[in-house]
Amino acid sequence: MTIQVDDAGWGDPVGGVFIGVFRVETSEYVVKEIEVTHFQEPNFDNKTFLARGLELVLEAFNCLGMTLDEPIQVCRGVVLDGVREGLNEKGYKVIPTKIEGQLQELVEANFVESLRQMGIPDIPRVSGKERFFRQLEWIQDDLEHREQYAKTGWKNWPTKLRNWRPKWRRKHRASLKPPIIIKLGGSVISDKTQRSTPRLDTIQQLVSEIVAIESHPVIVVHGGGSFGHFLAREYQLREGGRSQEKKIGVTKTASEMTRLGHLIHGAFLKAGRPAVPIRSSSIIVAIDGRITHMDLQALREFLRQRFIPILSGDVVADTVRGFTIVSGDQIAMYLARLLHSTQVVFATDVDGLYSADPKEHPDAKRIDLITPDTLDAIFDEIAVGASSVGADVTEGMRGKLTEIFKGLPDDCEVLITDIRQPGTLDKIINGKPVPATHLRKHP
Ligand code: IP8
Repeated sequence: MTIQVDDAGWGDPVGGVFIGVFRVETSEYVVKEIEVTHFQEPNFDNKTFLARGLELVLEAFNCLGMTLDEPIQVCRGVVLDGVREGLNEKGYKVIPTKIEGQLQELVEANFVESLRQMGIPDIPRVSGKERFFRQLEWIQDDLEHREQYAKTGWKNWPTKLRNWRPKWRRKHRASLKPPIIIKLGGSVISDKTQRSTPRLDTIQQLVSEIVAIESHPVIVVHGGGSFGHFLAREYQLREGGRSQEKKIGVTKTASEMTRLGHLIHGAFLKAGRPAVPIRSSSIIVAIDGRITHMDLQALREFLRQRFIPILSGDVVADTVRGFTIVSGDQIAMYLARLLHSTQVVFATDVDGLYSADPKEHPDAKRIDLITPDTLDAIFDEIAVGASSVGADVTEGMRGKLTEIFKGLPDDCEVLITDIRQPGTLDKIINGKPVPATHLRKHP
């Protein structure tokens, strides 16, 4: 039988290099990774990747039960120099070849998936300029923490790549204006005390305020309200699980969230503004309750064409728990970071957070500004009227504030307020003062 060996990732600035070993006749396949540290100094200069590559290929041969008489087609790439040489010395029949077809696709797909797992958004499957710059920009966006994942041993890394953003690329990036993200709280759009009870008039009112925004792209994320939280709590979906019963709970919740989403989408249709539902469970993967992957390719395209994408808190796949509930808050902040938004508006049924329930205590004071330094003191103080009523598996207002600060980018401001009053949203977007609680990283 014939064995093929191919690599992927040699020309990519992020991650190690993957080596795939494939038995053509049976499609048996083993993939290994030469770790990124072999492409950093001093290893890269010492070409330690050559010996490591050979070691990994021999491990793969072991898995496949290789014999010396099987011919081995090895890709001609530099990274496999050590593999070809080492195998020859050990008496294997090595044939340097250009590998195409199934193996090339497999190993390339595994490499790209590893980049996705790291959190690089919208990474194209095929290698080329776009894939290269997506990686570079991802590193540059948080150089301090992410440079450890780069092939920093490349000669041009310190001199050029680590800070390189060519002119055409700056233009390309600038072409999508950062969107305003509007999170519609579940307690505004539904009656949280009654199962699956929408507030249709309020939804329409909110939507008519949103569609009036012409100056910026807008993304809407809505909460689960009484469509999501009753079921999520009943089946304890946030904790995940594997049982059939729980999976039925997932199915019911997904179905109810679709129903709520349909009502909101319908309100946009009625208002005559192009809007498109984007199912969170189709684009998000979580690890142990936290979003680690969000595929934004379709959303970006729709945004460019001035559609309003509508997402929601949802039940999503989780690689540890099986599935979990991610809140609309987590989604909104994750989007804000990926899309460089400078404003996120949390629409609730009160114009901010108060020191006591303003409906019962007319003397309650609104908290105008919260920063990470004042957060703990605020936790002791807040009460938020109707927003805190009802069954909420994503932890109500305390969870909301924690979530916002976890994901808050440096130059982004979050407002918690009531946008039902005509013109409020317009004022916010134009930087005019409105009664609200502001959340910022810095005072
Ligand atoms: O209302 C939770 O989203 P949230 C979504 O934003 C579900 O916390 C399905 C309960």
